Amino acid sequence: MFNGTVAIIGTGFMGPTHTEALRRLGIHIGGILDATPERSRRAAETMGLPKGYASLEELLADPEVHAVHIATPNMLHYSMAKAVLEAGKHVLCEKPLAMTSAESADLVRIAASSGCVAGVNYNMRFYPLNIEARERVRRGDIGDVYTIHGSYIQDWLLYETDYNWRVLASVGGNVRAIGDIGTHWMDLAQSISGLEIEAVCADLQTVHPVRLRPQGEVQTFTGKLGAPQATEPIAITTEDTGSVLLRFKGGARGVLHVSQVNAGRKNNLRWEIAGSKGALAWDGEHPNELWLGARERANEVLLKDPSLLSPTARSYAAYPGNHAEGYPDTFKMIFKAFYGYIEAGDFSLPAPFPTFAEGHREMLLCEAIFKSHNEQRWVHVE
Ligand code: NAI
Ligand code: SOE
Repeated sequence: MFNGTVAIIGTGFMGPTHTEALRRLGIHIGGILDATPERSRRAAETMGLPKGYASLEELLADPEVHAVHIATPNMLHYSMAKAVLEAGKHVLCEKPLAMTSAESADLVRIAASSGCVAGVNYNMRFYPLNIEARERVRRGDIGDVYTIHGSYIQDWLLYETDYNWRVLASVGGNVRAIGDIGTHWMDLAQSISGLEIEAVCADLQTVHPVRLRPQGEVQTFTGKLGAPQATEPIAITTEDTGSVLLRFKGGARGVLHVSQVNAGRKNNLRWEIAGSKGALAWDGEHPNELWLGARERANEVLLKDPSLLSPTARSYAAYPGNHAEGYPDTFKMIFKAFYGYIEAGDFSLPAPFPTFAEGHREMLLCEAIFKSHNEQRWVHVE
């Protein structure tokens, strides 16, 4: 595995998640940066890391650091990823890659000329059965793809009193449920099927045009846990739910539904792909089961078992038959792909992880969906 040193930016939900996954791979983490020197120092202490950096400049000037993980709110991704690449370090950026496609296009250009490796953390791809589905679709098991449908739904922003930086367009982006969770679904749909979305027709809904913002910071998913705080009303333009009709290149059709106000659904990503010979379906709440749909025999359920998987999926399954692998394992596996590629050293080979070019495509999709909703019509993805 990778012998270099990694630094992490962000100490909220994702910073510690990345740290844990890197440690499980035996990758050395040199230090961590948060919004203030004091927070960086405290995070380094709590997480047992060698350094809490005082600033991004200090982190980038550290000659020990070869790669940087960006786990900060979306509005910071562009400037941070650009600075990391310009400092000659590899970068693994959280999704969505940027706030606009102009920013993400710029990052694609900078990455291409940097000589460094640049990935976006669409980790859902790395559930072993999502990789298995990809292998089965690509080898023709379900025939020609006719339709892809599914959803990504959550309930953590159900009440007007639920608040997080994601609800602000200026921090998270113009589309929220689509950008935050819909892009995971679209990345999966496209990577499993091998088909690009070429046109969209969207209907977005802001259930709470005003939310009550606590007068203090709220970290991701912690709103339900904290004590009640004083609040102030704040106008919201980003969507809580959205439905999007999809046209894929080659003729397949699809539908995506997203919601962050669907009571009882905590973090539920589902997809189904139907073709001329069969169908496949997966439910993120049961990630170790892949449904195999057939017309002329009984349907089957494949339980994750490395001995029953294709070689590629097997290489991303670390535990034996139905010893469950879950969300934290996807981080370990995407980092394994990312650092394995860096270690192998031939960057002209196709990358086995989501690249900045794919992150850019997700930004184009977000913008096409936003435009489609605003203009109430089908929009071609550029
Ligand atoms: P969070 O709000 O829990 O954490 C963000 C962290 O960034 C905080 O520690 C904050 O202090 C820090 N930060 C803010 N400004 C900073 C600055 N100028 N310099 C350094 N640090 C700064 O947010 P969360 O949930 O961890 O999300 C971070 C990113 O990860 C987002 O882009 C989000 O979309 C993505 N994400 C991806 C997930 C996945 O499954 N791939 C899951 C959750 C989030
Ligand atoms: C919040 O909606 C969130 O943490 C997203 O930001 C992640 O990308 C998703 O994996 C889980 O939910």
